[in-house]
Amino acid sequence: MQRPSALVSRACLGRSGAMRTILSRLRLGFVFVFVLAVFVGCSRVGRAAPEAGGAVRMNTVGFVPQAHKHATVATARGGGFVVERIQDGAIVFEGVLRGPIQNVDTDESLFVADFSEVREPGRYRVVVAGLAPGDAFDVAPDVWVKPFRLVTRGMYLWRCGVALHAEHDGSVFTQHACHLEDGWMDHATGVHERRDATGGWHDAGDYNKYVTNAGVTVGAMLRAWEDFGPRLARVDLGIPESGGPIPDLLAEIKWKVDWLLKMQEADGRVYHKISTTGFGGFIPPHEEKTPRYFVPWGTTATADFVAMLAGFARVVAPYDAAYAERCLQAARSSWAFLQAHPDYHKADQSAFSTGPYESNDSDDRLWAAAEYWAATGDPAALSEVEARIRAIDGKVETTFDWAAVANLGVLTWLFSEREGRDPELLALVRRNLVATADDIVATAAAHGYARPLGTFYNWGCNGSVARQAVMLHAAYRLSPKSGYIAAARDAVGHLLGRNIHGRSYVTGLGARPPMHPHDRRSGGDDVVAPWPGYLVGGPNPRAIDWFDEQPSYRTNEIAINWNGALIYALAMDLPE
Ligand code: 9MR
Ligand code: 9MR
Ligand code: ZN
Repeated sequence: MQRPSALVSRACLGRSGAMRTILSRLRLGFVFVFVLAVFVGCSRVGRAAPEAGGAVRMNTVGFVPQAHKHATVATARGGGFVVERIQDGAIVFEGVLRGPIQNVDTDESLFVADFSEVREPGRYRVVVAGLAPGDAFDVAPDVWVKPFRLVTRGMYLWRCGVALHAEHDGSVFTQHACHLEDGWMDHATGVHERRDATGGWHDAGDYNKYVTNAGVTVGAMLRAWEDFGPRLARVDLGIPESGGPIPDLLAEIKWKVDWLLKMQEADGRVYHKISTTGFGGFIPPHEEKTPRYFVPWGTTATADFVAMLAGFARVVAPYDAAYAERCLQAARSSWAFLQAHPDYHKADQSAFSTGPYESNDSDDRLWAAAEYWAATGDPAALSEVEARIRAIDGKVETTFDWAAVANLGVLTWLFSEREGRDPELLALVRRNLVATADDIVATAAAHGYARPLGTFYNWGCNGSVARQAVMLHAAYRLSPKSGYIAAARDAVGHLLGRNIHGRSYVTGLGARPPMHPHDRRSGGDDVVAPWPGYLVGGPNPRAIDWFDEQPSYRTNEIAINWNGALIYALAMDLPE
């Protein structure tokens, strides 16, 4: 992948970054005028670049007919807008911009165009006099089928150990079988010997494979299956397993589970990751020949393993009873190991500088207990999950990630059909979940781009935003308020262009998608387009800090946990 304009934009980024620092100290005076002049020069270059978005910022893919439809318009004054049908230029809707909203995190005055009444299937655009027209978008009942397929196939295209081939928008992507020596036991047992750990998915823009990040990823995908299974089962992912006895989404998860089984030791402990000692270069995966090692075990990985294996056993049982039994046996052995090792045991990663993905195991143990109970009915697991839910006061967080997976356990426990739960605790968690969803709705409503995570821009925040759809849907099951679904749709809209950049954050999807993700495959091949179907991490630490530049691993990397969350968010509006 080449980056012809990289030098120009990097010079500008550097200058505008310096400008921000100076501005925070000196608001007036000559220095201000001088720096502003430099900045204006740079932003002109930016505006001329083909990637720059216009003032009409919205979900650039589209809407199902029944969804609310909003665009954010960055303009100083309000006024009217119209929705124009692309095919014949007909004006199908006229409205008045609502606002202004003073948006805090981007420091902009914003207006909102509401064209929810446009329900007739078709292709349209929003036009505001005096501004460049918005991007074309579709209104269609099946508008999410292709995006869902693309993003879920992203997991398939992350498979390690096999040759892959994909075509998208005229570009052809290929991978040769990679990492066939995974992995070496030196750091796990002190013995220089190989043990099979081939397969699984690469983690992200790097090629390592981490059990704890698989946790939140598989967790979100399993929730998608539990919440929307029949709709998902109808989508053919075009993977080698398609048409077989196991529905495609579960077959893709199974690919990862097959690998997870290799990460388990005979006594039930689970190795933390398979990794090179340091991050490798931007080369195709089959060219990476530096040794990859089993990284010592930890209780966080072991607990996530129990949760994933027990959860998968439960959902795959109707399609492959023998495999379900195998998963359950594996979960049983690691569950017993955890019981015998009740204290948090950190993986010893001292020989490795790759992603640590290490965090306290209490939330992981909560999730493990919930899934183990849901799969087996084990009363000790029920006591444990309830004790752990009490220990966090029945709290339900507005989102979650690899370091904090309690929400996943709480939801499995809450929606299980098994009997025996503490009714008071159930009532508390139900109240908390609804209150959490109300908070999310209020946060989105106060934000100029309807971002349900508000003004918080953690590393990988795009994944955190997508994961809020999980919480909103869970609340909707308890209390069917349309605002919950609307906020979940706003999460998707934000990721697909309703943001300050006016760009989609998913490669190969929507308008002006990322072209230079921090992805070793995309950087290591000669295809101009990046591998398609990947959500980049997103702005960090501020709303304006997203850089479509390969070196920007804090904002422009791709990762399985972000795609897993987006799979959930895109599944919710698939045709019934
Ligand atoms: O490329 C690495 C990326 O995949 C990781 O997410 C990131 C954070 O752990 O680190 C990147 O590697 C960088 C390293 O941490 C510091 N030197 C520059 C590397 C970027 O190429
Ligand atoms: O997503 C991870 C983020 O929450 C952490 O703050 C960050 C630093 O440890 O690492 C991120 O995960 C990266 C991992 O360490 C290595 N593979 C790429 C991941 C995405 O950037
Ligand atoms: Zn590989």
